[in-house]
Amino acid sequence: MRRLALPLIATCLFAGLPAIATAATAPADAIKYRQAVMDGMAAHVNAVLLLVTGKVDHPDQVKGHADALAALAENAKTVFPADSGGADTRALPLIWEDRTQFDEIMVKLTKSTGQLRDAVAANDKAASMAAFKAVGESCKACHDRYRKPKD
Ligand code: ASC
Repeated sequence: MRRLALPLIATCLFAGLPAIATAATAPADAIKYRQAVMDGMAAHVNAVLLLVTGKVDHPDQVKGHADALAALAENAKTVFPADSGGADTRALPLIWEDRTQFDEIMVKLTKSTGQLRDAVAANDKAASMAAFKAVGESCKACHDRYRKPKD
């Protein structure tokens, strides 16, 4: 009985943790998480670029990156909560002042990454290239307007 009880209590405690953590995300952690999501997207974009330009010969690996990009783009929509600006981030206040226009670019990002995922799955090279170009354009549109340039 005793042997079972402890692991059971531990499991229940840990199972409850994510809910507790989500309820009170510290702004600093929201920024860290956003940076993790964005770094993930950049890594997958760079990987796709190496693959579709033929610099790296693993054509079967494009799909994994395209799937990940589409999933991360959905997450990206959620990682700009209202209190996650400030001095410790390059995310500019204009994001929250101009949320409608910002969200329009986010929709372009999710649309283009979804098209890339589907075109790669269908093995449609032309559509994949067109979608990949659109992905890059949405990244750039957002960064040009809403990300502080590097010092
Ligand atoms: C990346 C990356 C960006 C975008 C952008 C696309 O890989 O880090 O910020 O793509 O360069 O225009």
